[in-house]
Amino acid sequence: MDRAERLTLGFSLGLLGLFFIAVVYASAGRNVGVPTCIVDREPFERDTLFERQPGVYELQMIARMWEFRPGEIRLPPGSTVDLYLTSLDVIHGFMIEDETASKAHMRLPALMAVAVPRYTGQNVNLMAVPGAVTYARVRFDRPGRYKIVCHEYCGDNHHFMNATILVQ
Ligand SMILES: [Cu+2]
Repeated sequence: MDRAERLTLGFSLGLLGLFFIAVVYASAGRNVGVPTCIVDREPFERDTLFERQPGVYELQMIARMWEFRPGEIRLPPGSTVDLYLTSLDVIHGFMIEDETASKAHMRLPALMAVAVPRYTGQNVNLMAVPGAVTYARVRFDRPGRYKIVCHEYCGDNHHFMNATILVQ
């Protein structure tokens, strides 16, 4: 090993040691905590939907590989939903797709179908981030079957990750 290699190796190991000391100092000396998982705490302890006042619902939803909890939500038409979303593991996507509208567009000739936006009805597009909560208020006036899909690649079974909102 020549001098340049020894210097490089020594510098790299020194830097590693410095970073290690910095991490230990930050966690112990400065009391900097690593964020815990929000799903261990209220209200995400249980994935819940409850009626806060007549017609206004609160939904705590958890995204995880590869499902949304709760997987099926039933609401009466005219419901307003305050949606709080977090993730148990990695970053997931969350989009509400109106299946009724999608099917109507499929009946159009192919060229016209391209010109019509596929996701209509509910303009909800969120990210489920571990350690954070995202929020959206959604109103479901029209009865129908709304599909929630994950649009952020999150692993092997990402394409099976969905849930349903039934408004009836
Ligand atoms: Cu996904």
